Amino acid sequence: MKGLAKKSFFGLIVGMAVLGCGMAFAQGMVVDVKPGSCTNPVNTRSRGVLPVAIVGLTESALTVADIDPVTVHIVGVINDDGSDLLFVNPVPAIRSALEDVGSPEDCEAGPDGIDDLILKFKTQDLVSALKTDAADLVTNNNQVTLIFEATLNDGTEAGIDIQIQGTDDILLKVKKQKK
Ligand SMILES: [Ca+2]
Ligand SMILES: [Ca+2]
Repeated sequence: MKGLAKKSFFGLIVGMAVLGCGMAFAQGMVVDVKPGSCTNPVNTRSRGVLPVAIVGLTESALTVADIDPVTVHIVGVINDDGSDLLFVNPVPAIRSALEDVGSPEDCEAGPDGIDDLILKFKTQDLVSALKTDAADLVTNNNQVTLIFEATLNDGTEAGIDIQIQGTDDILLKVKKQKK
């Protein structure tokens, strides 16, 4: 009960801090898939990686250095009809780095002098997660919202298990199938 109350209180503080900046977000994290692009097209045949930035903020209780990079996962997707699909196996990032690539104000603005947490996800890991028994979301020009979740690495908070979330949209581009 105590833990739950603390968690909600923390979420409220982070939420208020981020809302104060007038930005779109789910709960705490400003996520920018493909920094520099606003439409975020994803070629579903790509064997490469999908770059994702958790954008650093000045006016927030949460800094990107507080996020434990190995805990960042794509945990699910919001369909265009508004229904949620949570992945049975959340998709982990394969690499991470602190680097300034984006700005919370504008998806095309580029670096703003504040470090962002850059994560690389294998495109094929994400595509596999989007094709489940329940639904195949991998269709051309389908726009879906990815849900990202992370845990903080602040040692004093360990055990409370605060979950930090953020979302961003991607536009699926299915190339011609061979055969
Ligand atoms: Ca983007
Ligand atoms: Ca930045």
